[in-house]
Amino acid sequence: MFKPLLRHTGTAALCAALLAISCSALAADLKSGLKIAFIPKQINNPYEVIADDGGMAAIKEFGGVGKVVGPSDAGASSQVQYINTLITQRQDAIVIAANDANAVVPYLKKAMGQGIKVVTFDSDTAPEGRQLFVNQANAEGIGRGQVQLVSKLMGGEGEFAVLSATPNATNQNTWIKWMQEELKKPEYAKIKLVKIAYGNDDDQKSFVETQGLLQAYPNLKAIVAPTTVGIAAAARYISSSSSKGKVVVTGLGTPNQMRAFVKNGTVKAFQLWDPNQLGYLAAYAAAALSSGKISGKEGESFDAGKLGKRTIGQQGEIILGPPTTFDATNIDNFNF
Ligand code: RAM
Repeated sequence: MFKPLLRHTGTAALCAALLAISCSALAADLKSGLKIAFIPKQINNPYEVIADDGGMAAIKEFGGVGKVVGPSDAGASSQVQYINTLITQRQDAIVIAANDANAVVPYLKKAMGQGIKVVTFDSDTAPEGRQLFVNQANAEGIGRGQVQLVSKLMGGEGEFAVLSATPNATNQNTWIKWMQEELKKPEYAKIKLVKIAYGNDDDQKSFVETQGLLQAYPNLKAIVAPTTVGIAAAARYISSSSSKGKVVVTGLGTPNQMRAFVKNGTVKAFQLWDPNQLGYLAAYAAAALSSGKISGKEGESFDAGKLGKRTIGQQGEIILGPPTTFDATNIDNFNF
């Protein structure tokens, strides 16, 4: 019955397109009109903007109502007022990149107490603060991978510093812990982590911290910034200083922010995942929870649109996939 109807409309192409759009929502069998709000670490961080855009694209795909609200700084409690407002607005789900593992927990618990589903993504809370955590990649793999990369770039010896985000950022702190674990291996005996500095995911502060590191540690051979804000600021500082070509800059960055520094030789290699896919996956996870398709238990699976079927791991964690290493040979293949 359906096919002839399509032929008669004379707008078969349009219908096919509409069908394709609603297909993933139908396949996932999600409730329609779900109200899902994203709270990034900070509203103006380019990485978070890409992630939020991915979330909004997914929500559009399954016919929900999405929005992004959040603070302009990554302070520990800066997200609390936004959570409270979303509770009042009776959202179906809150998807949050937490600025602190504990500060937001009482408020997220209040939300869950009122039937609002809570999904963390990018940066987790303590497990009691959420039902699911959508992680960009395995945290141990990210941390160990950063040390493996910087060691290679430093030729296996010398002093390096970490330029992190805020001192309370769950994601960076977990990665740094794994970096320190990796450094215990005998092959890194000649490498020394001399300082962990914090740029607070603020461009200017990260820039100034970079300058401070170079002054305080004249023998510094590398800076590892496991934050897209930090690595871009460090590269900008070093690219116009006498340290260019002497001090390695690496870490986690977006290809679009780092392209110029790879082209001008300041940065040889760095890593990241696709933030857009991270937000997209988090939105599908929130919708599956809100539609009663999953409850958050280990082993449950759900349909994540173009990312296919995804399964919940231990402690409610869902992993997007391994990071990519970008360098001069491949950076132009990426546009985010
Ligand atoms: C910054 C933020 C974010 C982190 C990336 C790598 O944009 O700190 O949380 O995942 O860097």
